[in-house]
Formats: sequence, C-alpha cells, structure tokens
Amino acid sequence: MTKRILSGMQPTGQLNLGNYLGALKNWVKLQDEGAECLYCVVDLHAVTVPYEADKLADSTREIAAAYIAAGVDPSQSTLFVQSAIPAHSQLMWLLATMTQMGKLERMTQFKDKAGKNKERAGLGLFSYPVLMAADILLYQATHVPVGEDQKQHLELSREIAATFNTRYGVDFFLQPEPYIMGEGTRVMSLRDGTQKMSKSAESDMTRINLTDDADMIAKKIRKAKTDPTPLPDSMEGFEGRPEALNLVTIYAALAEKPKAEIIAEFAGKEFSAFKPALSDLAVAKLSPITQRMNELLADKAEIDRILAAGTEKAQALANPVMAEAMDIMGFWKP
Ligand code: AQP
Repeated sequence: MTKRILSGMQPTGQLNLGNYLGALKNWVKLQDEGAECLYCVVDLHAVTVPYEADKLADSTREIAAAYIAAGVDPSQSTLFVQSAIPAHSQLMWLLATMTQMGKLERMTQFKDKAGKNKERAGLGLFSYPVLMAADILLYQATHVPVGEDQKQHLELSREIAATFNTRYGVDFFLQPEPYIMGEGTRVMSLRDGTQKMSKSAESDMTRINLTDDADMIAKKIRKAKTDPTPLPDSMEGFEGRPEALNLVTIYAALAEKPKAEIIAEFAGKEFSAFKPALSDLAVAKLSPITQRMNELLADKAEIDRILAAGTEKAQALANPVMAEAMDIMGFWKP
C-alpha cells in the first residue's frame, strides 16, 4: 500500500534551519520516494497564539514558497491551506467530544506554550492537538513525519481514532503511524543549546532563517554561542557542551554525513576555524533555496494559484471522509 503522508507547518514566522533540517528536507525525500504527500500550511494552528491579522495571509504564502523552494513539487504533492477547508474545524469539533481534558492537560507543548499562567491560556491552544488529530484523520493519512516534540500529539491522534472506532463500532479512522526519518535532526538555538531553534523566538540571532542572505548567515554563525575549548574527538567530549554539539549537528545535517565523520574532521580545531567552514556550507546549501523563495514571492498570484489548486485537490479527499464520519455519528442530512 502506498504511504499517505500528512504534515504541516504554522505560519508563525519565517521558516528556519530547524524547520528545514528537521522537517522540510524529509518531506522532499518522502515525495521523491513516491509516497502520496499532503503538505499544508496550518494557519488555524497559528492563530492559537498572538499574531498579526494583516500579516497572516502573506505569512501563509511565504511558508508555501519555502515548501516549494525546498523541493516540494506541487505537481507531485498536494500543497494546501488548512483554513480553506472547513472540514478541518468541523471534524475537530466532533473529535473534541471524544477527547478527555485530562489527556490534553498532559500535553507538554501546551504546558510549554501556556507557561505558568495556564488558567489564562486560550481554549484554542489547549485543544490544538485535537485540531491536529482532525488534520491527520480527515485524510486517512497512514504516516505522519514527526519530530520528538510532536510524538505525544500523534499518539493522541491514534487514541482519538481508536475511541471513535470503538464508540461507533466501526473500523473507519486509520491509526496513523509516526514516520521517523534517519536519526532525526533537532536543531537548537544559536544562543542557547538547550532550547530548540524556533521561528517565534524573540531574538532573530537565535536562528538562521531560510530568507537570510550570506552575510547574515555568516554573522549569526560568528556570533553563535560556543565555549573556549577546541572541538573534541568523540561524542563523549560534548558532555555539558550543548552549543558545540548543536553546531556540529547542523554541519553534519547540512553535509548529509554522520556526526562521527565531522567530529573526526574537526577534532582539536578551534571554533574560529570551524565556524567559517560551517558558514560556507550553510550558505552553499541554503542560498539556492533563498533565491528560489524570493523568485516565488515576487509572484504572489502564482503562489495563490498553486495553493488554490492544491486546496481543491485536498478538499476532494477530505469532504467524503467528513460526510462519512457525520453519517456514522448519526447526524441528519439534507
Ligand atoms: N529546532 C527544530 N529542529 C528540528 N525540527 C524542528 N521543527 C521545528 N523546530 C525544529 C519541525 O518543523 C516543523 C514545524 O512545525 P510547526 O510550524 O508546527 O512549529 P513548531 O514545531 O512549533 O516549530 P517552531 O519553529 O518552533 O514554531 P513556533 O515558534 O511557532 O512554535 C515540525 O515538523 C517540527 O517538528
């Protein structure tokens, strides 16, 4: 059976190296391996945190441009916008009726994003994993590429699918499998090796954006936090040195080589020698993507056309599933 992959990113800022190495690059691989891929811009998720309404549509286009620039081919993969398909929100409501609050309270992303004041956090943020379950189940996706941070949400999607099937005595929703690619790259902030690189982090110096030019990339890497000790000759030597490990991880992922090989190459070298090599590599790998993204963004109408066509294709898959779910639940229909 062909794998059907569903994944998405939020238009909460510009995509960065973490999004690229941790997700996007793998999406392209899956597409090139012949999986049926559905990639969406999850704008309904993005509005669960404060955002600027007058920038949302353009951010959505930027994310779509980044997908395409990184290698997602709209003629092979279905590229669409979540909010343009009402069934996502409709199914979410139905699934919310079979999701326990206690389970949502245990979600670490909610705890992280809500912070200390969880009483004041919005219902949208709290119910985020139910919307994610709807996104996945609506397309009967067989596999979902996930990083460490999303494993818990995917597990919940599987549980919700099982609850629906048991409650209504059907074998309707598929249980999506996690799809872990290779060793899975987790890119950390350039200023704090214990925090993940994130598009919504306040300081731009914590991340390399896919739109950064060569000078900006070099500046950010030059200023990236490190320590005064030269690079070690083994993985054990990175103990207590998260920033050093992060830069080596980024190098290995960009070079598509095992970390051990990079460690062997740079063992004993100072960061003053390693950082320029990392900058050159990052610029070489990212500049074609940046250039393509800029070309695409210069023609908004073309991006809109691609998104409209993809959304129509996705809608044709989603609507029958939605209708059948409502039928199973016994709703009146006109
Ligand atoms: N630092 C990272 N390293 C590896 N992978 C990462 N991803 C995000 N950050 C890293 C992966 O990128 C995809 C984007 O998912 P998202 O848009 O839902 O946002 P997120 O996971 O919450 O990532 P951000 O960039 O930190 O966004 P904000 O700041 O809005 O919360 C996912 O596949 C994720 O695993």
